[in-house]
Amino acid sequence: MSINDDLYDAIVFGERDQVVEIVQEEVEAGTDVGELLNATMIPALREVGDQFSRGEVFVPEMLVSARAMQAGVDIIEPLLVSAGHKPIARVCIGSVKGDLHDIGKNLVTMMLKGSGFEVDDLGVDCRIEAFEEAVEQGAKVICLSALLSTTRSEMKPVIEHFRDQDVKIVVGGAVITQEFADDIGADGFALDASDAVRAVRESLGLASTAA
Ligand code: B1M
Repeated sequence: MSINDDLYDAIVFGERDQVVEIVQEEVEAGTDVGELLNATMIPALREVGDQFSRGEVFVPEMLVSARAMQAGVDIIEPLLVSAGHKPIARVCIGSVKGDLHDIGKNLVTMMLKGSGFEVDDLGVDCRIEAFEEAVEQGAKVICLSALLSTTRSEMKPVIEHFRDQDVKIVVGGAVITQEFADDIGADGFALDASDAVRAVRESLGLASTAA
């Protein structure tokens, strides 16, 4: 699918109302919203990150872009998430302690819901106690998200805390690699939101895709 340039620019410049308008138009036109997300929306936010790295924009600009992006994601969420079937399993997800990034985590949540999981979204800056409570309530997999080099070190304490319990831990986020996941003893690693479905299924001993 080609990039929607207007939507791309609206996210880069944090034009929330314009993002809402364009995404609504695309939905009404029957556009594949998964493609819209992957070809236009995620690359636009990545561009903002690159501009931040180059010192061309600062945290406030990143924040308005993130809010504009989330407004678009909120519109497409119901279309990506199917409902009305018995859940495969209950899982919980959270951005690790100290990490306030949540857009990637929200996309993973969306994909897992859309693939038949019941998802307990614990939000950002999650302490071990939050995961503990979710596990007590039946979560069979804990998904951890980290976007910062400084917060990925919060994953290992969670893994160690649950080492002797009947719960799997799958990790992901821009700073996480398969090698890092192996080093900290995670049960799985996912590169992106669709890959998270595969990783969570495999951690539970299920085939990587539904039959
Ligand atoms: Co932040 N930030 N940020 N930021 N931010 C990054 C991550 C950064 C790479 C920007 C840069 O320098 N180029 C950089 C981190 C560098 C590093 O540590 N290596 C950075 C920094 C430095 C910071 C601050 C420290 C800035 C400051 O204050 N000086 C600060 C930290 C705040 C904190 O968390 N304590 C900060 C703040 C913010 C905002 C609040 C302004 C805002 C977040 C708003 C929000 O999330 N509600 C923000 C944003 C928007 C970004 C960028 C631009 C975009 C992140 C994003 O949403 N990407 C980001 C640059 C970038 O990523 N290129 C950046 C889109 C999203 C769809 O991708 O989150 O990677 P991502 O998720 C993917 C995969 O990673 C994976 O699937 C998702 C979907 O495909 N995935 C999982 C994610 N979680 C998973 C969990 C799983 C599985 C897969 O579980 C199984």
